[in-house]
Amino acid sequence: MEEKLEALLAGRFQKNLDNCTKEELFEALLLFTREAAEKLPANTGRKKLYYISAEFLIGKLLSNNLINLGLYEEAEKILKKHGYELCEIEELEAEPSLGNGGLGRLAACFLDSIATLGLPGDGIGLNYHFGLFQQKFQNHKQKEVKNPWITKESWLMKQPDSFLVQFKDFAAEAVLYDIAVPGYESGCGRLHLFDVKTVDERIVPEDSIDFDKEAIRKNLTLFLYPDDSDDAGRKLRIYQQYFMVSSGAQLILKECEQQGYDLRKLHEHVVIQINDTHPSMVIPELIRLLQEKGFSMDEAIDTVSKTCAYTNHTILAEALEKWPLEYLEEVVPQLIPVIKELDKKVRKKYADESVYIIDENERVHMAHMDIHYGFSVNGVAALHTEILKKSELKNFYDIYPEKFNNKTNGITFRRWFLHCNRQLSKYVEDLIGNGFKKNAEELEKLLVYKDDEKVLQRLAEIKLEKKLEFKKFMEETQGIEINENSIIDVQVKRLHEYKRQQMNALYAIYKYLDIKAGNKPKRPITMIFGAKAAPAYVIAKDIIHLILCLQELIENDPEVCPYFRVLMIENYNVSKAAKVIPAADISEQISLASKEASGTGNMKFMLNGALTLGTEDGANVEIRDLVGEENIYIFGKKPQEVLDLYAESAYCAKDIYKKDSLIQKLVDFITGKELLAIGEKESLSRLHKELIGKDWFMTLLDTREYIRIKEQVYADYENQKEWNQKVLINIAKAGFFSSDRTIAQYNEGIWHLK
Ligand code: CR6
Repeated sequence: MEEKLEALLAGRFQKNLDNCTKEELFEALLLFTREAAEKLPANTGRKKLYYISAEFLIGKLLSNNLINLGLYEEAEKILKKHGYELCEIEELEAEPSLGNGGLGRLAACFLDSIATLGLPGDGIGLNYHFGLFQQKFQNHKQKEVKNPWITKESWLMKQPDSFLVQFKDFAAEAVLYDIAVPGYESGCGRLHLFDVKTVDERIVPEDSIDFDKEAIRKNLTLFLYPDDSDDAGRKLRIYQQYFMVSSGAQLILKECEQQGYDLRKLHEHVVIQINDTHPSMVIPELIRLLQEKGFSMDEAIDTVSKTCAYTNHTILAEALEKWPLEYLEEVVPQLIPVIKELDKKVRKKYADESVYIIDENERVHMAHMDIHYGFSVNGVAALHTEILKKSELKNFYDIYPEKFNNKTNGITFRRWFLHCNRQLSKYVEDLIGNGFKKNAEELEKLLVYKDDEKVLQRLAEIKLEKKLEFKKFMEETQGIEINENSIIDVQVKRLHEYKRQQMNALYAIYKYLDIKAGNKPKRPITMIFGAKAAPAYVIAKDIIHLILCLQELIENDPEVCPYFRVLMIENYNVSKAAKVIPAADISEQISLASKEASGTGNMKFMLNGALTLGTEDGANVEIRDLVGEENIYIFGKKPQEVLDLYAESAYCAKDIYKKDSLIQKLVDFITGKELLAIGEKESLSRLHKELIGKDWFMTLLDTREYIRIKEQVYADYENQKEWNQKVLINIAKAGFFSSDRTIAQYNEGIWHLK
């Protein structure tokens, strides 16, 4: 490796390992690693999976790929010899933020596991030139800035393939870039990213994400789907989606034909996993393409129905896509006859209007199309799948009970353990050997050390080391000095009312007032938030404003600041997640029960030795079942209670506010003089009004219990022996949440790849 790096540096820059710049070294490492991955044998078989997704939140790849290729240690050694740290060099990589949050990150973890398990499977997505916006804080508010990630040398490898995608009023040429996905000590898969041949990045000004929506039509892959709050934005999303599925479908058929397979047996050679409804148009598009190849409509429908499987990731109504037929007509008129035929067949068979594809308002329900014309429907955690079957999709479950199944989400342990926590994973290896790297459930072997004081002590030391690393990072990036001896209590995830960052903020107000009243906590507490809000999501941005105002208030209050702080990480993304999660003591998973389909952050925290403080929601339920009630903190109303409250429209925030003087005090603090002196009245009042007048995600319902249990968690932390025992049990039981297990189950139950 050393020789190759030297050759690359000499060839490109006329430099060597002792006189190159860090940037040059990074580029040499990238080229070396990219080539090593590209050379790996592709996983092959008679049947291949295509995981189609509008998002692949892959994050930085250098270290991850070095680990999977088994080259990390060697690279580290060579760099050290020449005076560099690999962890410093990896900082130079631009982060590909080709996703919004959990759904996109899940797709990236899945690709890693598919390659690792040796399964023939590729991802299909879009090559956005600007990933999810960069977040900057300005006047205690979120400002969005464009986020380019494609540098001269990147992981993208241009492919010869190109396809024509026809829209009503123009055609776009789709060119293909691949990113090699090396499995961990295994073969290789590919992420295929389609791009519009000519993209003009200049239409987006510096330091902004504003652009002319007409111009972007010709520049479809410029952005990860932008705001969908107005018509132009929504239509743009249809353009992007069709561009993705049409070029994807053409690629799939081409690969099949190249292999000499009979397209009439497509389902024996291909399985397409539709990741949420963004790629759902692949169903009518494939039907259309097969008709062009001589299939009758019925034959094409039959073949496609045996090939496509759908994953549902949410029960939030606003996230279930329903496109006005009129929009589709304006963008992709060629799909209309197919969609109408699909709907007609449904209407012929079923009287129940709720399962129609086209509703009475002429809107096309993408999920309905997936369920009728796919062979599998899965939820992403046990509770979520039960809710789909019993309420959200009950009418479909009654028709097709055999299609419904659960695949609880998972995370790749390469990134979220081996890489982000080398200290802990090395120590675990010392204790139980390296079998857990290939079979994560072997982590259970740790349980024999449950009463070993030395082991528990070492776990605490490693946590402190990770806190110190995080402290250094926050000093360097935001100039904030964290107290490494404080309890670190973390809520990092996208900002959404259902995730209830606002409830955590109400706790912060409670604690602030309590300290002002003279009750100092036994040990300092650091509350950390990290979250991006969708640019058009006003209340979410108000919540960020509230948190940043609280941060300012407390940082400037010498009575409170030594004991309690609220800090917000700027531009929370995958690489920042990898830094904060290993430093956390407490993992906040406090969504309104029933609303978080699964969550995957919860799994990352558990694996890195943080205890969950959460509601009975998503995968929290499965974490509890694995670790036992005594090793997790669960609170709040139960999923069924919440569903009933919605069904009966029985929740009234104002009643709680009026009856409970503590809640009233906390909510009113939002518009009290302290915060108004820092923040903006309009934003804080709007949030205040929302919490009392609407509170759609029932914050006030659980606030009291939340405060009580959080106090309990902090008190329990003082019994360090018991705390560390709980930590050990959480790590030991985290093996179930390896995405290798999830993917093995997808394969067993849905894909049947050899
Ligand atoms: N927002 C769910 O809300 C789940 C991921 C991945 C989400 C989250 O609970 O863990 O998908 N849903 O399954 C959607 O994006 C629609 C998410 O990331």
